[in-house]
Order: sequence, then structure tokens, then C-alpha cells
Amino acid sequence: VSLQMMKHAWDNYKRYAWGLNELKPISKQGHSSNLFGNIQGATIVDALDTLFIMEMKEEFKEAKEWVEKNLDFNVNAEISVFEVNIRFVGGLLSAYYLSGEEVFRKKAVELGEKLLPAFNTPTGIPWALLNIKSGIGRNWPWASGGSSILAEFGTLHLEFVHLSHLSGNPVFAEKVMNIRKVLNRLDKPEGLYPNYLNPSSGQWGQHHVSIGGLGDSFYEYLLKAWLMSDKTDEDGKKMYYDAVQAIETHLIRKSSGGLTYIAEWKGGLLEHKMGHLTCFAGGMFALGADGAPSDKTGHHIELGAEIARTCHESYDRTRMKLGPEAFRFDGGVEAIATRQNEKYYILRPEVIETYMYMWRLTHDPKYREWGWEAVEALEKHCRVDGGYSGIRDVYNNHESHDDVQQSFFLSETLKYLYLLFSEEDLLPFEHWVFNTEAHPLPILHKDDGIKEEKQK
Ligand code: DMJ
Repeated sequence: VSLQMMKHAWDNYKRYAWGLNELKPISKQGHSSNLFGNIQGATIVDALDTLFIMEMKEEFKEAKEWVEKNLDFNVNAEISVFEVNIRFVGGLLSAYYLSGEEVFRKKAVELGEKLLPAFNTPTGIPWALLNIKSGIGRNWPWASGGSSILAEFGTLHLEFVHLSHLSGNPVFAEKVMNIRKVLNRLDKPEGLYPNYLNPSSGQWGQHHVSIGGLGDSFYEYLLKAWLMSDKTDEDGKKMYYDAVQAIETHLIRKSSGGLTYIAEWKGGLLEHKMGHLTCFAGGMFALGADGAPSDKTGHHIELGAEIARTCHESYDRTRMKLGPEAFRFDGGVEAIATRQNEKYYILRPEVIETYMYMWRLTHDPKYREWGWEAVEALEKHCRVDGGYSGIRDVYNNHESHDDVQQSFFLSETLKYLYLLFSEEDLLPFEHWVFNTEAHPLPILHKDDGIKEEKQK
């Protein structure tokens, strides 16, 4: 089914928005997001590996030809360093590792080089935004005290380590190792990492902590950096398990109805709200269970299962059986959005991602059942003639479509669905880690270097 869904999403993108960043499936035209400046083709690059994995060979070939001929980074564009890294660098790296086609390696390294000026700050903590022509960076105007964002500068590690590995140039890995160093030197309030860090002073901004937006994939990348290093990156490992300990103590709570949730922390006060983005953490806890101190393995799996259940409830308690952007545990509600501007669903993957990890790590059939419910809801409410669209209010009787087919729908949501219903020898966890945009990167095995030496 996810293959049919991918075909529908891809064919319509191709028909109405080919070469542009995303598709507007209702108005049947291109959608340009300013996250990518005027770099084009986000959907193509984001979808390459999904096409490959689903064996959509013709489509993969067309996509590759587009990349060869048209993907151009010599543009005067201000881009989001984070978004371009996770979608474009990540997408190109995966396409290279899966297909072995040199063009993807070349483009990934070329783009990586364009991103380097973002690190020209007094601390080496990169800017959020970068003009890739002039090399001038700055931060989001809304960010506390001119800060960079934890989930943005903390979500470069996996891709940059691979860029060094593939280019032979250590500079990429050095840049991200320095971020670690800066973080390790800082005092952390209650062992937690605030979402804001000023790249000039090296001081935290507002003490807001989140495992959802602004924080999320920083934690994910600590764990995955350790896994991707074939469990040699002890520093990443320690930072991850220490962070989870602090998160459990200060952020994880149980509702009176028995649902475990992860709250947000604002200078010591809890906001009892959980974002759809936060739902990825179920899969993360389960993936990290294996490396947890021996008496904690079962506990981390259990935590993953509880978050999966809570997020499933957030879907089940809506009219459309699709989860809202954020749901609350206060004012007499549990796992329900109460504010109008938190009731939308934009084809996000995090809940399905967690089902996929939980399925692979526990084989409890309920995760496939829950995934199936999501497929049915997507088909019923998000599928339109011209592709798939997000929904403005998942509690409503009637769909009000937002008219955007997000590129992560093809790279993540559909890929995780496909993996949820596939055999486990497809991208096994022993050999692959997924970047935060679901792009698989190979684990760099300890003996790889030795093998390569021998081959020579
Ligand atoms: C994706 O770009 C990535 O998963 C990112 O980590 C968070 N936001 C979207 C999907 O919701």
C-alpha cells in the first residue's frame, strides 16, 4: 500500500511541480518554502532513497537525471542550515550509499562545503541561516537573545561525520566535534539542555527545554552518533544517557488517566503539552534500550511503548484518527489539542516512526495495527486527486486541506510505513541508522578501515 501511496505522491509531484521544492496538491502547482532559499528540487532529493528502497526504478532514474542536470548550489540564497543538511545532504548521502552512484557523493560534498561558513562564529556554534553565495550567516530573528537553536546545530553530526568519511577531508567532523566540546563545557540547568545557545557569547538563552520542536533531534543524534560509530563514540553515549536521565526526572509525567507524556520545561515550570514532533522519542528510547545500563534496558523499552501508546491515543481521540500538532494534559483533557492553532496535521511522520521502531524491537502486532489505522486515515482524509495534503483541523467533520504535500511525507512518513510492513532484513538496524529525515546512513564499522587497507 505504501508503494501505491508513494506512486500517487510522486506522480503528482512530477506532473504539477517537477523540479520545484514541493507540490500544492489542491491547486496543482509548485510550492516554494523559504527554508531552502532558491535551492530547488527538495522533494526529488528527499525522495531518492524511498524510490530506491521501494524499487521504483524508472522514477529513481528520472530523479537521478534531474540531480545530475539541474541540482545547483551556486545560487544566491539564504537557507536554513539545518533543513538543507537533513533533507539535501542527508538525502544525497543515502542515495549514494544505496545506489553507489558517484554523482550523489559529489553533490553531497559540494553542498557540505557550501555550509561550512555557517560555523564562522566566535564559538563555532553555527548560525541557523546562511547565504550560501556570500557566506554570511545570522540567526532567526525570533530566537531568544540572538541564539542558535539546539535542535538545529545539534542535528548536523551524522551527516558531517559521513562527509569527512567520503571526502577524506576532516574539516566536517571537526566542526561538529567542536559543537560537542562547547556543550560539554557549559553548566546545564538540572542536567537539561536549553533550546537556545548564543553563538557569540557561548551562553544559554532562555531556559526552555523541549524534546519536541527546538530540541528533539539533538537528543536523537547523540544516541545515533554512538550507534553510527559502531559504539565507539563514548562521549555521545554518555551525553545521551545522562540527558535521558534528566528528562525522566524533570519532564516525563503520567496523567491521571495513566498516559505517560513528555512535558515542556520553562525555567523550572512545566507546560503539560506534548507536540507531535515529541512522539519520535518513543522510537528513540526503544532504540537506545540496548545500550542503557543493564538494569535499565527493559525500562527504556517500556518507556518507548508508553510514549507510543500516548501518541496513538492522540490520534484515536480525534475525529479523523490523525494526530494534532500538539496535545495537552491540563484543564481536564488528556492527549487532546485544546487550542485552535494546534489542531492541524501536516503529514508528519513521528508517530509512524515510533510504531516502526517499536514493531522491530518488540514484534508486538499492535504496532502494525496502529500503522494500518494511520494508512486508512491518510487515504480517507489526506489523499486528494493531486497528491496528499495536510489537514487544518483533525477534530472537524470536514477536511479543510492546507494544500501542501511536505517533502518529508515522501522521505519519512511513507518510508517508515513501508518499513513497518517489510521484513527486517531491509535496512537492518545492525548496519544502518536513519538521520532525522529518515535517510539511512551506514554504520561505520570499526574494521572497515582495515578491510579497505587489505583490499588495496
Ligand atoms: C522533518 O523535517 C524531520 O523529521 C525533523 O526532524 C522534524 N520535522 C520534520 C517532520 O515532522
